[in-house]
Formats: sequence, structure tokens, C-alpha cells
Amino acid sequence: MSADILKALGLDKSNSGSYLGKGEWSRTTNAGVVQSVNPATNEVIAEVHASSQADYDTIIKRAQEAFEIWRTTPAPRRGEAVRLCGEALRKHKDALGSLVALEMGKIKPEGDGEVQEMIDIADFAVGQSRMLYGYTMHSERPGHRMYDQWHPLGLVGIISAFNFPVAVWAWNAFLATICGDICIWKPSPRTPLTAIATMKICNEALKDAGFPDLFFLFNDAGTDLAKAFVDDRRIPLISFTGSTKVGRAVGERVAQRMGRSLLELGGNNAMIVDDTADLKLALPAIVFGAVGTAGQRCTTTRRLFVHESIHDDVVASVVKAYKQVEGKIGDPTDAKTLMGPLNSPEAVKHFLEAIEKAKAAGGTIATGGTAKEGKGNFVLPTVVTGLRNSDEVVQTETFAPILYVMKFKTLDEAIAMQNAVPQGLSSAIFTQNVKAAERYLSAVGSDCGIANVNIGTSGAEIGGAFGGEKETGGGRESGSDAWKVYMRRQTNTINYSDELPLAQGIKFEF
Ligand code: UN1
Repeated sequence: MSADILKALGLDKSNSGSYLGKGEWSRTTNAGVVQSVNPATNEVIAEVHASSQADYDTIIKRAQEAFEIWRTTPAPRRGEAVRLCGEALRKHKDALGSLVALEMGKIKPEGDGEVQEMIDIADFAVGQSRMLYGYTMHSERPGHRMYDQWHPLGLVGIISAFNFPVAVWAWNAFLATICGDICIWKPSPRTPLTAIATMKICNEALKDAGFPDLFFLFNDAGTDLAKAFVDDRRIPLISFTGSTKVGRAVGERVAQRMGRSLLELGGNNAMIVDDTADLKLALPAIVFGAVGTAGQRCTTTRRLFVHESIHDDVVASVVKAYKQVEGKIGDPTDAKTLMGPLNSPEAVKHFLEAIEKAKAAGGTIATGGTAKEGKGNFVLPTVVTGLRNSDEVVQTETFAPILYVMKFKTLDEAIAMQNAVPQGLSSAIFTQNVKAAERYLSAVGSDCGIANVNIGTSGAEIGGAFGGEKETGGGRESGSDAWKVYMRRQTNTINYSDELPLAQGIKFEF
């Protein structure tokens, strides 16, 4: 099975390292290895050679050379490069989706869905390549014109996480590419194969079209190269997706050198279900949001606030649905599976620790709460009731399918609890009360980067800006005007008059 997937994507010893540009893969064999492990069995799928300092230096040098060409290439022509990548991804969607399922552990439709998000952002970026608009402002001085324009930024570093091993790269890389930047990718050490496969697909699609090298890749066996990457002044933007702990360090280091960082960190996403909610909509949204990707999305629903009048009924319905999911936990590449494994044995450990903390704090395990016996990192989807929002375990993002259900009396109380966590990524309310919905979306409502009505917390479309506030890091990727972070803004004023009116009306006598 795994051999077939690797074969379909052309992965073999000839491309098991860094991508150095010019069609060349590194030959380094003495910088350690990064293992790709199947989370459903904990068997090694393949080993990838980590990159040396020399590989990294080659990448930076070639990326700088490529930028010289790319920054003067017209943006619509840059869009053509991304269009070719999107076409190639369409052709390889099935195989790459399977590799995502195999290596990351999400189920096959989610793996395919992730590749679809890459295709969607490619389409979006192609259109955006003709719309890198700046404003024209009216100057306060006669005979002057003032406007702003957007120039390419330079090299963009992308550090992605295991849970969306390919889509997050595409959200960044395809926008950065139409903006005139050159991307260097350091993928999660847990998903090196999907990164190599993506690199291969995209670079082969670009090979004969006469473009410079647009995408580079390196792997790090430890953290030394990654740290050098974050500190590298030749890289004006580092886009980092991952934990708040690591993201904070990345943000501080990049700020130290006055670079720009785009941070997509943890979420602790809540859903509010009020007493008018249409439960036909709310229940599948809860289950999808909390159990989807085995609770390993940044946007996973982790807290559920239910109006006290319907709390017990909602919990009973959710538990019933979870029991059905329990029977369909297994190999993520099998079409019948609804929930795959966690990505690593450490994740199972964190899941079990959180369950112990929840119990110690007085929580009741309504369903789940244990790991499955046998090979692989399987756990049961879990519902915990009876905790307070202020309990430490509820305040913490545990990357696993644990849902904390709590009661509320008034909407303001529910909104206050929802917002009373360090993170601020995604949020949702289920209500049929227009006043409640509008209040939730108003300035006194949800404090998150994403706030939805009658739609769950996960499954954000690429067309909107994706990201969140507070400890989620403040970055925005993907749709809306997120492209601006990959460019530098310049304000230009042109005087076409015969006078030189000085600012503040100052006059120099000569
Ligand atoms: C993430 O978990 O890092 O909204 C991103 C969603 C996906 C993106 C999740 N479109 O669930």
C-alpha cells in the first residue's frame, strides 16, 4: 500500500533530501535523517536525508538569484506559474491525498480535501495576480499625485506543521509567488514525504515554462538549521504554523532582527448552542468540529457551551454520535474509516494526561477517555462534562479529540466564557435568534479571528483571511487581502507643479 503511493508520486532515493533548485536534490547523507512514520502502525515508511549547512547555503544563494528575475516578472505572468502548479495538483490529487492520509494519519477524504485546498488557493492566487491593488490618495498639495504600490518582499520562509502538511505551504507559497517572492520551506519533521512530493509536483510542472526556481525545501534533523533560518536576515518574512510555545520563540527571534513574522498558532475554539438552535445543524457541526482530523486541527472545536435548558439532551445526542464514530476508527487510508490515529505516541500521552487532569478537576467522562489497545496511536473521541471554563485543562489546547461541554444561562455569560482563554482563533454560535447572532458578531461578541453563525469552528474556506488573535499569533493567511503580508508597501508622491510646497507651510528663504 505505502509502496504504491510512493511510487505513484515518483518518490525514491533520488529525491530523498532537500530541493536545491535547478532540478537538483541534495546528495547529503551525513546530516542525519528525518523518519516518516505511519501513525496507524508506528512503522517507518521511509527515511529522508536531513540538510547540511552547505545545502542551506546553496538554497539561499539560488533563491536570491531567482528573486532578481522574479521580482521584475509581471505579476500576471507570475500567476501563470501558480496556474501550472494548480493544474499539476489536480492531476496528482488522489495520490497526494493518499500520502497525506498515510503519513499524517487524517482520513482519505480529509487528505484529498487538503489537496483541494491547495488547488483552490492556486486558483485564487492566479486571479489575485491581476489584482495587487494599491490606493490612490488625494494629495493636500496642488499639482501632486500620491499613491501606494506593492513591491515583492524577497525570500519567504515557510515553517509548516504536521496537521496540514501541504495546504498550509500552498496558502503561503502560492500567494507569495504571485507577489514576486521566492519560497523556502521547512516542513514538519513528522511529514517529510508529503513535502517532497509537493515540491516534486510543483517544480516538475514549472520545469519547461522558463521560470526561475520558485520553491525550495530543506529538512532539519534537529533544530539548528531551523533556528538559523528564523534568524536569517536575508529572509524578510517567516511564516510559522505550529504551537504557541514555539511560535512565541519564532516571533521573538524574528522581531529581534526586525523581520516580519506571520504566526498561525494554537486555538481553543468554542461553539455556543443557545436554546433556539436548530440541533439538526448543530449536532453534525459539533461532531465534525471536535472529531474531524482526530481533533488535530487548529480550528477543532474544543469547548462547547450549551444553554442549561438543553444541555443534558445535547450531551446525550453527542455521546450517541460518538459511539457510532468509535466503531469506525482505524486505518485512515481505508474508505470506511471516520477517524484515524493521532499523529504520534507523544500525542496519545498528552491526550491521556489531559484526561487525568480533567478527572482530577472534577470532570465526568461522558464517553471515550482511553487509548485503544494495539498498534498505532488510536484514542477514543472524548466528551467531558462538569468542568469550569477556568480549569487549567480547559484553558489549554490539547491536540486530540477532547470536547469539554459546559452550561450557560445568558448569552453574555457564554460569550464571556468563550473569550476567557489565551487563544483566539475560531468560534461559532448556533442560534435562530437574530439579535443573539448579531450580538455575537459585534464588537462586544466573539474576540476570535473567525466567528461563524450556524456553521462550526473548523472547515474554513480559503477565500477568507485565516488566523486569530491573542496567543493564536495575529497572522492572517489565505484569502481576503492576506496577500499584503508577502509584499512591501511603498507610498509615492509625485510633484508635477512648478512649485515646491513644503509640508506644514514652512518657507525657507534663500
Ligand atoms: C489548521 O488546522 O492548521 O478550517 C488549519 C479548517 C481548515 C484549516 C485548518 N481549512 O479546518
